[in-house]
Formats: sequence, C-alpha cells, structure tokens
Amino acid sequence: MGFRNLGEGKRIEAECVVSSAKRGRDYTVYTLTDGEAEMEMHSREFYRIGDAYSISGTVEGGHGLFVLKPEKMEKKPASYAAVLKKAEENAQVRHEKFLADGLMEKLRGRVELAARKLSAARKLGRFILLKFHNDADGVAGALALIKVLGNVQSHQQNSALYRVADAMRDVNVIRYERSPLVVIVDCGSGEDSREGLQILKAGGAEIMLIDHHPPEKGVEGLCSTFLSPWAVSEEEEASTYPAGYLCCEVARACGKDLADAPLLGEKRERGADGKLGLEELAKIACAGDKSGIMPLSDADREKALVIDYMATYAEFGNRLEFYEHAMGEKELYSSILFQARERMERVKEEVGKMMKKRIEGPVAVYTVDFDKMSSREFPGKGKLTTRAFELVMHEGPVVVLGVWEGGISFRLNEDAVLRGMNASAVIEAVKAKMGSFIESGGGHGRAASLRIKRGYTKEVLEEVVNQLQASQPQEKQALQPS
Ligand SMILES: [Mn+2]
Repeated sequence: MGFRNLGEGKRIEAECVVSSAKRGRDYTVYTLTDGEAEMEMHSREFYRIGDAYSISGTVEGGHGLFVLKPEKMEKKPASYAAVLKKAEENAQVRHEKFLADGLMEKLRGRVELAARKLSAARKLGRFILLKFHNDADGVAGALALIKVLGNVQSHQQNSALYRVADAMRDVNVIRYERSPLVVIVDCGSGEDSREGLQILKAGGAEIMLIDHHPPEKGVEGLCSTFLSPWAVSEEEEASTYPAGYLCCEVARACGKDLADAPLLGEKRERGADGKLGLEELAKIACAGDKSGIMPLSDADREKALVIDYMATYAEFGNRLEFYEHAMGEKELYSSILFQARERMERVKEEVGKMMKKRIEGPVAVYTVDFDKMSSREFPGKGKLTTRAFELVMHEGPVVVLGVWEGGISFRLNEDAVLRGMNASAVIEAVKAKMGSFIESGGGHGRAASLRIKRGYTKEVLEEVVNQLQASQPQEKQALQPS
C-alpha cells in the first residue's frame, strides 16, 4: 500500500525514503517517496534526507493536497535499496531521435539506463559526486547533466586517467554519504584507471562512467552504468562520439528539451548567442574534441576554445558555476577568446618550426619537443600534439610524437595505420621492454599517450623511435601483387 490513489482518511503503510526537507514556520515539510509516488509530511521531528523508513499513518486534507499524518515512523536502512530500485524502474525516459546517428541506436539502452538512474537519484535526494575532464568536452557534459541533477557536488578531473590518488580523495568525499553515486564524465575509463575505480567501488560508490576513451579491460564490470561507444563498437569511430554529447542525450532522455537553459544563474545576460542549451553543449563537446558527428559553426568552435582555455588553467576544486559565469559575461568571454586565439596562432607557428622529421618513411615520423616552446599550459599536451599532427596529416602516412619531460603523445593518420603502424602496439612493446621507466600508457591505434618517470623521457623516446623504425612496412612486400 504505497502513496498512490490517495484519499482523505486512507490508511497508509509504506517503505519510503525522505527525499527532501523544507523548513516551514514551526514544522518541516518533508517529501517522502516510496519509489512510485511522492507524498508530503509535516513534522516537528528531524528526519535526515536519504534515510529510509517504515511508515504508517493516515492521509489528511483534500482538493488534491494530501498530507501524511504519521503514527509510526521507524528507521529502516535495509529498505533504501528496494525504494531506489523501484524509483529507477518507474523513472520516465523520453524516446528522442538522437542528434547524431551511426552507432547511437545501439547505445540507446545504456543512455536510458543512465537517464533512469539519474532521475531516480534526483528524486531520492541521493548524494552524487560529478567528476568531469578538464576540457570543453568534459565541461559541456557536466553542464548538460546538472540540468537534470541540480546543484550536485562537482569536481574537475585534470587528467584523462582515474588514478589511485583520485580514488583516495573521492572515497574520502563520499565516506559518510548514503549510497553515493559517482558520475565520471570524459575520463576514467582509459588505460591505468581500473585500479582507481576498484578502490572507489570498494569505498562504497556506485559508479556511472560516461566516456569515449578506449576503455581498459575490466573497467566495465566495475560500473553499474557504462555509457561508452566502445561497448558497442570496436572501430576507431567509437572515439568520435564525445562524452559531452552522450551526456546531452542522457539529459534529453530525462525529459530536458534541446533549448532548456541550465539551472544555474538563470537571470544573467549570456555571451555570443544566448543560452547554453543541450544542442549547443553537444556541439561544444564535438568542437572541443574535433568530432565530425554533427555540423558545427564557428561559434561552436569559439565556445569550445574558451572553455578549453579556462579548463586548462582551472585548479582542482574549481566548480561548474565558474564556466557558466564566464560564458555569460560578454567582456570576460571575448577577452578569453582573444587570448586563447592569439595563443593558438602562436602555437601553430611555433609547432611548425619545432617539428623534426626523425624517420623519412615509408611512414614518416615527426617529433615535437614541447619543453622548448614558450607556452607551457595552454593548449594541453594532447591538444598541442593534435595541432602538430594537423600540419602534416595530409602528407601521406605519418606519425607525430609530441614530447615533453614526463610524457609522449602519439597521433597517426589512417594511411600510417593501414601500413601496419599502431600507437597502442608500440606502447605495449615499450612497456614490455622498459616497464620500470613507464608510469602509465595506452590508447588506441591512432591516438595514445605515455607517462614516463622523471629523467627517463629521452631513453623512452629513443625506444619508441626504434619501435617505429622496426615496424616500418617493407617496400618490396607492399609492391607485390596480392
Ligand atoms: Mn572527450
């Protein structure tokens, strides 16, 4: 006998969760949910949001405004999971045509599962920690999700990996929370993340991963929701569905409209062309990650550049409000855009001058030493490597290695992969040979990166170049008719 079909004087017995509390003049207005429906209760007692109770009482009031008059209310933590499960099953999901096609239909079940879980979490006032990658894709995704979730605790993650150190910090954040849900956007599934996720899970978190980085083996099994294009495709195209875009589809499945404004700071003048709606956020995510799954305008690319710039300089602890604020302040926005553009121009020029051809061919290999460049922070190393790659990507089969003290970033064009070159294979070979110099490394055939122990970058780079030399195609074989 739950909270459905109420009527004056009706007896109620239910297992429920206190999902919100509002202080009235001399009592508190509580909202209770049994996973199917909600009901109000006025009380002078203190009940904690998120606690589960076994409750009995009678319904008071009329004209559709029913209030529960409790007679017995007993704490019953064991009921929480059942109420949550019911709320997830009963959550409404909207069936929308996806903004992008391709493999998206295959992901629909996962998009809807994420939507159900987030809607139910919101309804139950569940504790959520939202982690997002420090770039336009990650920020756009988080901004899309808070339209559904409201003001949850959010942390920027300044790495694409989810390290053990991150897990330690997060476990500390969630340790007193009931049934905490950790949502990780645009990071955390790649190589060398599993150990961290394992600790996070052992620390009591339910994990929802929304990411498009090639996942490390075993990561999916640690998550209750694994929304990754790699779950339904083995092809490199999986990477072209940015996490921020996936979040926008989740928000739409939760019932948010394309043009819905963010929950934060509604009464503000916005920059460029108005509000950051879901479609706009999806495009910012695509522009930031250079994905071609949606048509993009110059304005989309500008916004992505501004967010990328801000996210590079944002310290850990900076929250989402910061981005929303800057995007809405015309002067701040154009000033950041100006700076970011100027920096990109300078970087392009510098990168061109610094590129060195290490191997002539058949697959040409270039290196760029970022430590010799004037800009150190923005753009980040991965994006710098992409810049360098763009300068030579049309010149036949090429590999570009961005190098700095402590890391190497790989970019290969399709021609290079067709000739048998493969970034993650090279990384595996290097790990096998000099594993003690490597902190972490992985990715996929065309884009990958290595983190190297301080002081060993030179040695590791030499080994990478040797491996690339050894995997050069044999011209003669290539010429033989098949
Ligand atoms: Mn991304």
